[in-house]
Amino acid sequence: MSAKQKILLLPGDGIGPEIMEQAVRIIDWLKAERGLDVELSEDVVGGASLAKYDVPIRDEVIAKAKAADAVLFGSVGDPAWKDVPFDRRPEVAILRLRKELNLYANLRPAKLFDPLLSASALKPDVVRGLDLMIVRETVGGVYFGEPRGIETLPDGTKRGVNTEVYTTAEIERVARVAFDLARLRSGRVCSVEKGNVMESGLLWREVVTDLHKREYSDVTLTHMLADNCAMQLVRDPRQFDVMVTGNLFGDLLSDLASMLTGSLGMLPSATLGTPEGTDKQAALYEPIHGSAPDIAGKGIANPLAQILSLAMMLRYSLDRGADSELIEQAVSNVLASGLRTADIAAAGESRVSTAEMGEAVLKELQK
Ligand code: GGG
Repeated sequence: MSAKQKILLLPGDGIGPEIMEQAVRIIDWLKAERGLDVELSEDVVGGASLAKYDVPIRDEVIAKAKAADAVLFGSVGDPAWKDVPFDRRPEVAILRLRKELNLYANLRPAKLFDPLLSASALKPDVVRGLDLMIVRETVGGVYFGEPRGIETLPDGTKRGVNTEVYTTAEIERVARVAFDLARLRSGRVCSVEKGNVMESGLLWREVVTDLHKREYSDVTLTHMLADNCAMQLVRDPRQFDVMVTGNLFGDLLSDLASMLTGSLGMLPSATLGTPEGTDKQAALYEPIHGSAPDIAGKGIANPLAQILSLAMMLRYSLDRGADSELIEQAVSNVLASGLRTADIAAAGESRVSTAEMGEAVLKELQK
């Protein structure tokens, strides 16, 4: 008998626990009705961990994440910890998880569900059918480069420093993920950097171009500067299919893309990699949004990005593509039936709670 697959749940802060609860209801249903054979465990990260253990994430949790087949993550961030040194911020939890599990490729699909056409920030004719995939590098770049820190100069003024660093190997491995994905999609990759003003951007373009020539000449490769890309995403987003970019630009451009699909509350993600010294694939799944402390505890957050992250987990880590499609179809049907949480509701349209949206997806699955 094969061993149960291990899933580590890390709900985190703010709306994280509320939306995670809805994803867990679906996991329970898949276990009861579809033969999903997984063992769940749960732990605290972010502000919740700082409050209990005085650190954003414990070594023990990192070890559990490494041992798991997949991690389902909620969100981190808590205003109670905003005036503390960087290494005590809740967000360190997700950065450390990505780094220690070497999760270097963050897949952020931005897909517009047809029923949300009128919720998009763009006009229907520009955005109908939008389905793009941003591949964001997540263990390098300006989020991790050295030197970094805040120093006090002899005259008493302070200086904050971050450094954008990318090596050939770091660029090549994430570009490879983008090219491989493109082969399964439209065959097009747009690589995004800012090589007109940044050395790391120049190297990025050179490495992606070389890899393309050597191994992926069947894929159509274009290059775009990040500022132009932000503008083009708003002007004509359907010109893109797979996009590959660094840590910071990927973070910004995917938030921008989320508004083309109706809401930040709609976008899931998968972050994949291989921990150093192993050949095992590690994976973490999370909504692209943060902990939304302004609405935490009100029961109004949109759980769909978390539920769609579960769908990605089923596809990429658990080899359950059919269950993944069932969930995506259930979400689509629920949206088609007119149910809206506050973030995707038009003015005057009635709104359902987090739990009601979760319940509706579950009912749809049960049909
Ligand atoms: N679910 C994503 C999340 O919790 N985001 C909080 C955050 O600040 N993340 C930093 C990042 O994505 O780079």
